[in-house]
Amino acid sequence: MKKIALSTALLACGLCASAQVYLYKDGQVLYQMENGTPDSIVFHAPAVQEPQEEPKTPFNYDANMQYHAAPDYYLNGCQQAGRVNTEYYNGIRGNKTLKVYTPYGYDANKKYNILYLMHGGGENENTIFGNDVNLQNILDHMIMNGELEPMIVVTPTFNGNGSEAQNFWEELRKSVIPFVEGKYSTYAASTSDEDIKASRRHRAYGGFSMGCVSTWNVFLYCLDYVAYFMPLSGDLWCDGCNSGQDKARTVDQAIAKSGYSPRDYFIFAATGSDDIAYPNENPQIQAMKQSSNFTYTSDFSKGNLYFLVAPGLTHWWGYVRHYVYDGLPYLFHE
Ligand code: FER
Repeated sequence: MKKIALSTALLACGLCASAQVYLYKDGQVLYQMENGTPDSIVFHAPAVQEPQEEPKTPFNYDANMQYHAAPDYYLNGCQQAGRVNTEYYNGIRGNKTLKVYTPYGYDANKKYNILYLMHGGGENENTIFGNDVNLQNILDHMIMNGELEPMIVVTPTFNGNGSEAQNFWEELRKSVIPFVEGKYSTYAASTSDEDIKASRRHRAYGGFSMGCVSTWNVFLYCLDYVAYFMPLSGDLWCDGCNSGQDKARTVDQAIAKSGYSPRDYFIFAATGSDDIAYPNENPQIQAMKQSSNFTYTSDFSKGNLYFLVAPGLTHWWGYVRHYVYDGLPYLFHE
């Protein structure tokens, strides 16, 4: 009897009882041994280079996604509830508070995708996981039903201490990301600049209204840290930005400066057709569609820009949370 020890699961042994011994890999004969083999053979397969990350799971994108609301019961509490933690940090704009949603069964030994999601004007870090929005319930149900991989969602604030929507990007990169990802388990191996950059495809930033203004600015100044963006009901505010073309040109200039290619950044934008921000956001998106930096589709395996417009809906988190429901499953696959 021949004993064969294999050092990789990729190999399969052929009929070992006969005098001929075959090793197969991917259906091909990798190794064949003739008669006269000794009774005990130990094969050592060549060392296989471990990929840095597990292969991306294939995702079944709809290339022309339409708005659909979450089921009503997703707005209620879930039997597999994650946690919403309150965290205090001392960043470049002083002592502030943020909220961190960790999914049900959060395990510090696993790695999680992470979304930073910003509130609108007159709101704060408690809004999104507070009674008016209760986004944690939607996340819980999506995760429990297998529609969303367990992930972390952070709700910081641009309020206070010289912070504002347009300059929050600086606090995000210097204070918020290092603080949060030093404490919670994400794909960032450490909070060094290098490791945050290396994990950018597992990081998203989004926001509503003034939070959307912050999102476009994060796109301009943090492309090296963030690969996925979810601008919700708002446009880019920047010096000299009046028309949609002005805003698209500013976005193009930031991309050129970053050196990233169109396969390196993905924008899932959304609003309602009756949202007060629609007349601002739509011309910007239409101008961006004309740029060679973007390919318009909700199939992010083929393109990198989409604009979901919910018929008849207005400027309200009660609607906007459903755009998050629609868009989140499309992130983090590329
Ligand atoms: C917009 C971007 C931001 C917009 C409104 C806002 C009306 C926010 C306004 C506010 O919070 O006061 O495109 O369109």
